[in-house]
Amino acid sequence: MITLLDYGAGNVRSVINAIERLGETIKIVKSGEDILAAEKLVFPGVGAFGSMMEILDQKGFVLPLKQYLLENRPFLGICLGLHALFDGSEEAPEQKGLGIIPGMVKRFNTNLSVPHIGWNGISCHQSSVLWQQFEGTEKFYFVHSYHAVPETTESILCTTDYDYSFTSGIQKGNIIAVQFHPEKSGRAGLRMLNNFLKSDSQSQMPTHTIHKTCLAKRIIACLDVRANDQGDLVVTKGDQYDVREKGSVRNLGKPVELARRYYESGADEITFLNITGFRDFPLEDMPMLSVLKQTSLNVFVPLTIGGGIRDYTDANGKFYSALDVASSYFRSGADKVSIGSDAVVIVEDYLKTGQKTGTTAIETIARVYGNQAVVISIDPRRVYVENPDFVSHHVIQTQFPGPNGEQYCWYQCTIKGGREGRNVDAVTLARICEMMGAGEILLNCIDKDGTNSGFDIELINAVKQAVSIPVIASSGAGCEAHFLEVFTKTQAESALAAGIFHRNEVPIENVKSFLKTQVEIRKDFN
Ligand code: 1PR
Repeated sequence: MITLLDYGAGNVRSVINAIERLGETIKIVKSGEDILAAEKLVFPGVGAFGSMMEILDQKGFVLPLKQYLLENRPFLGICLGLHALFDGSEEAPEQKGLGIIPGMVKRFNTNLSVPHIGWNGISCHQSSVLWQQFEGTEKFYFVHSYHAVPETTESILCTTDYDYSFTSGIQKGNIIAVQFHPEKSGRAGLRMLNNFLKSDSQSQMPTHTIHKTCLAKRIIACLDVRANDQGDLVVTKGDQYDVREKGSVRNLGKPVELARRYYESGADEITFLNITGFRDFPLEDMPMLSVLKQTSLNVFVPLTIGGGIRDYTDANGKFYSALDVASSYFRSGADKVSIGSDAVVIVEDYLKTGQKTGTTAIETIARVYGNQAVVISIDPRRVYVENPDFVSHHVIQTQFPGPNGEQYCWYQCTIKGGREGRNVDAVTLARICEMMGAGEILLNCIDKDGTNSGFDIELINAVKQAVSIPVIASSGAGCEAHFLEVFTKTQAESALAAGIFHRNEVPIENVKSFLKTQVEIRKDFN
């Protein structure tokens, strides 16, 4: 029996699913006594350091947890579960950590995108039960803006490079904690968890030692989901956002089955977009929650969900905040939520007043679940202009002139799945959303969507240069070479595609084998 410390923030469902998949039963901590009675304790910290320590304190878990750790009993901390072991964190300087490992948690000090999101490797410094049957070349899924800085090196289990080398795992006696998410790291992650859970695991070093690790570019499969005219929830796909063919909604398969297929073929992440979320309230649209729950039983890579994340008042006058909606998604297995239409409205309001309110969906969700959990999905469309001085938007000079030979364009944000254009450009939107606390940009392009003509490199460069958070390039992938193009001509951290995967025109395996000698990617997904 494994005891799981769930303090109520974020997605612990995937940790539960992963442990259960490995044949163990789980007891969730309800009281301090449960901690002290544990045989093996797993602490998957999610969210923000300040709120985590506050909740642990309120629930009376701090003292029993310290006692458990000081008695050197089997412990596996994940992500914030590692940070908690230190004296404190720059993320919430007023909150004390558990003080088991001397040192502090600090924000990444780099010009690279922060959060550090994606699959990166580890250099091992100590032998451990975790490394049984490991080559040492495996990659694991990271998502964090802060990393531990131990005062001395003896507890460092492994390090990872992201601009510089940082501590990605610690081990002190039976206390082990890792910065990455084994429960989201595919088969390698499950193997690592299993090594911790089994009682007969042998401490060893992996076969190879990597001296410098490298963050992989991510390949993301996107599933646009909606009910068709018969009321079945289907994966659909539009051409420039028009999902109907001869009047009917295109049906490209079942969401849970397709997600599983993509996981097995090496997708580094899976995104579900509830494309009618702007008109249907997601908490009434329970099938989406159940799609997530079922998917997370079998898919051990990160899941993002978008569509309808905003404040909502139902027919009975009951108010649900965007945070309530997001919380339901996180509890159902999502790791990140993506905000589309509401982000445009938030930015329009901000541009009117120049003031942050602290109450927007972006700010409230980021405060509780961390910036890395908030993705902004932008649905822009090109607007050509003759002269950049004619508009007040971020204008670029384009190599693809407009219908009347225009040399300039800007990218107009839309809401409601492209149905309504607004007076905000994509570059400004991305910049303001980052300032409000968003952790990643999902950059679609209506002109390119479903065209198989390649990503909009000019758009991606314009947005990427304006923000320091990761950008997911989306829309237009038609062949393997388009992925190489986007990774070599832009700084995008990941590339997303839909149509070519759904129609099996270019399977994910082909994209990966095409890229593997030219771009750093995650290869060992089987
Ligand atoms: O506005 O917060 O409710 O969120 C709604 C979400 O649904 C947004 O993220 C929006 O992008 C998405 N959405 C709304 N309508 C559509 C539609 O297609 N009619 N889909 C839609 C957006 C775009 C991509 C697509 C890529 C890759 N889909 O994510 O998967 O363009 O496609 P490709 O590889 O086939 O070219 P809210």
